[in-house]
Amino acid sequence: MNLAESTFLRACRRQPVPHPPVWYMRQAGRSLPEYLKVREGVPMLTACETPDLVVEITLQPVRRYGVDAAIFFSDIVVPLKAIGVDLDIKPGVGPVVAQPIRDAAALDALRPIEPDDVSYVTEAIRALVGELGGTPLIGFAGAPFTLGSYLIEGGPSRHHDRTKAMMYGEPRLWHDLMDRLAGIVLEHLRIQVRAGASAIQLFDSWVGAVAPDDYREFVLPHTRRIFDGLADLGVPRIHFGVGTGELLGLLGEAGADVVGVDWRVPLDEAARRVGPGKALQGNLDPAILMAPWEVVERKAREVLRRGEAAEGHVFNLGHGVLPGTDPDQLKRLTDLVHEA
Ligand code: 1CP
Repeated sequence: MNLAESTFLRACRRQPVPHPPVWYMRQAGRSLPEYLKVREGVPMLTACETPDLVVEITLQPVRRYGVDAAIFFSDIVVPLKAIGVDLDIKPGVGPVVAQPIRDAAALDALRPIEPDDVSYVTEAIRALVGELGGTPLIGFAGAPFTLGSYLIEGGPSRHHDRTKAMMYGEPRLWHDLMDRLAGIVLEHLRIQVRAGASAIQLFDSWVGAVAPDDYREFVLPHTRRIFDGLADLGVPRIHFGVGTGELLGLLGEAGADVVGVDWRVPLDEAARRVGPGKALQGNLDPAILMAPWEVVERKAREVLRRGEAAEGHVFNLGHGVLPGTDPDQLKRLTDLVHEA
């Protein structure tokens, strides 16, 4: 199969495809028994820094489901750890930062990233591209707002209150922090594309907490810098966040080629909000996979039908695969999308 003509890359470019391509956010990981097996006794960040493991874990869902794209196995905090930020990923919790960033002096912890800092990423991607053949590999990073939230709060947060306190109360410090993060994220994505990733996804998972006017002022300029800085590489740029129904147009405006949609806005309505010249990705509620297959089938067909309103549609869930998901449901879902 020819990589450039793969259904995934064609759909991202809004070109005709025989069926919508499908992949799943968090397709590698906790729901797969073969993942749990290779991860036994290996801390998450150690796994991310071990190319053999990264290659194996990235390939597992491709083998099992026959999805149309692989997502690189890593985490959004990997580039931060690589430049020396003291953080860990705690099982059942997520990223935890030892010294949260809350003043100008703390910004010094965020130096620019260089390829040598993440040589294990380059090594794993080069190996993967060989293994994957015609299946595209998606590189990714966390967007400045979402990374900033972990750095400011010190860990996962429900209301992002300290984050917003800085955003509204110390706008200069906020923009300095976003600016440093944007530089790191841009270079980390460029490293992945130079190593062979065929597309990138920028996860701004928690930016749905921000109102549109504030998004435009405090977030969009930094996201735009990242997307503009990738333009010369010619790979599709996907942008996703949870609860971003009111921001969908702005996510496109920031420079994404493909706008990810969570399950709260149907794709035909999302297409209206995003406007012309963009493809959409989404948006089956990941919790639906816990229901009987008949329900999954009906809801998936509805997503496919509404996705026809988009200029290009990449089938996905509205957020990551939930840990308790039965892999057989995802296999059937993949087959259903391929037969559509
Ligand atoms: O010990 C473990 O197994 C930890 C679980 C785990 C895994 C498997 C974490 C901790 N991260 C990952 C991998 C991961 N993270 C991938 C890999 C590949 C795939 O998609 O198949 C990706 C793309 C991410 C990206 C990521 N990490 C995001 C953005 C995507 C999203 O889900 O919105 C976010 C927000 C994170 C932070 C993070 N890392 C881990 C957890 C549990 C969290 C979320 C914590 C929170 O709720 O704030």
